[in-house]
Amino acid sequence: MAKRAIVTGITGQDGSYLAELLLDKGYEVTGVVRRLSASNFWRIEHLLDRITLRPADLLDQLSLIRVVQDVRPHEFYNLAAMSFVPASWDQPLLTGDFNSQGVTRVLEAIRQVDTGIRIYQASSSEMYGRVREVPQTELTPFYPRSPYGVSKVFGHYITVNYRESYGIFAVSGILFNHESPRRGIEFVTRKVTDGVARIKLGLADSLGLGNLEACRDWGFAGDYVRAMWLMLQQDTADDYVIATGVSHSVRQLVESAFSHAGLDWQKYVKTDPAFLRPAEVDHLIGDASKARKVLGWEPEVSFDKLVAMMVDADLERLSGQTRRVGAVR
Ligand code: NAP
Ligand code: F7E
Repeated sequence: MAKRAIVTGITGQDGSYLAELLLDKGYEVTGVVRRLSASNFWRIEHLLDRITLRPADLLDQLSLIRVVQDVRPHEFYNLAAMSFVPASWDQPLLTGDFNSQGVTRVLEAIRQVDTGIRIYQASSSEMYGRVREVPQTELTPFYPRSPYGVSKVFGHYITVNYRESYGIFAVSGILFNHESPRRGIEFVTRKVTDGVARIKLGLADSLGLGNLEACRDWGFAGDYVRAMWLMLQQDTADDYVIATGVSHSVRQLVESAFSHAGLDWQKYVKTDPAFLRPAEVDHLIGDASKARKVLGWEPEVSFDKLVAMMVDADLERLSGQTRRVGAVR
């Protein structure tokens, strides 16, 4: 009998890669989508005839209970969230409702319907914020620096708490930044690769960015969803850091992306204070030794390959577009 999985956030970057992976493994995949006035299925268009979509919302407890009751999944991947850090200062309450209480609602739905369902919670390296230790491990204390980071700390600990209180197989993956051609265009990697492609094709003549000195441990999303699945296949539920162990600055990202397209970044990049944050996370670098040892997980795509893949994808997407359009803000 095929295993059944529910994926919240299936329309997002990670949801689309995870759905592909689960389908390849023979799962029946149900994706949770919230009602919008226009569809946003561009990342899962190619999967629509192989997955089932069900309406539910992290803000609506009954909708979550209903979908869990109807599908009776073996595994539940909670990827849905308000995931853009700057927006969390604009909407701190809504961010908490999605990313903190939303997790509680998902866990409650599982507790009420069937405590045998295994659940993955999408935790984040943003929980480390002003880092207490370098590199960061599962034991590094948290010090979040944004309402987003704070909301994810709650989501992390409520997951641990439901595991310890009710014996639910609930795991939390502390994932460092992971990117792909499907990354939302407002995140810095995609903003840069989209900007490079526009400049190369004559569609834009500059790119405005914020803090070029911030450093991140960037990996490929396709590698990271494999780790999510592995976490739910273990004998015991536990939490894992998923990272490459290599960190680069935004400046290095910019250099790599522009030089891949044969451009000198210094001619085009302008710093713009509008993109600075009220509190910054300066430097993240993860130690995924536990995941390597216990899960046998290894990242396969290097930073340079990732940047090249994203620049090439944006060049391909935009080539043929002749109208001059503004850079992404
Ligand atoms: P993403 O592309 O922004 O996707 C977020 C998804 O959540 C979208 O499908 C979105 O649906 C859905 N969603 C938002 N609010 C919802 C609600 N109230 N009810 C139902 N669905 C809702 O994010 P991602 O990069 O794939 O990340 C997936 C998860 O991993 C998120 O929880 C994120 O915080 C976490 N994370 C990401 C990274 C990273 O580097 N990518 C690292 C660590 C942790 P719509 O399409 O309708 O907006
Ligand atoms: O910023 C700097 C910015 O928005 C990375 C989310 O998936 O990963 C992501 O959060 C860095 C920051 O990602 C611009 O100040 C400079 O230091 O791509 P980002 P993020 O904030 O690290 C974590 C792990 C998550 O969990 C989140 O959901 O880049 N930066 N100039 C800029 N960032 C943006 N967005 N735009 C700029 O112009």
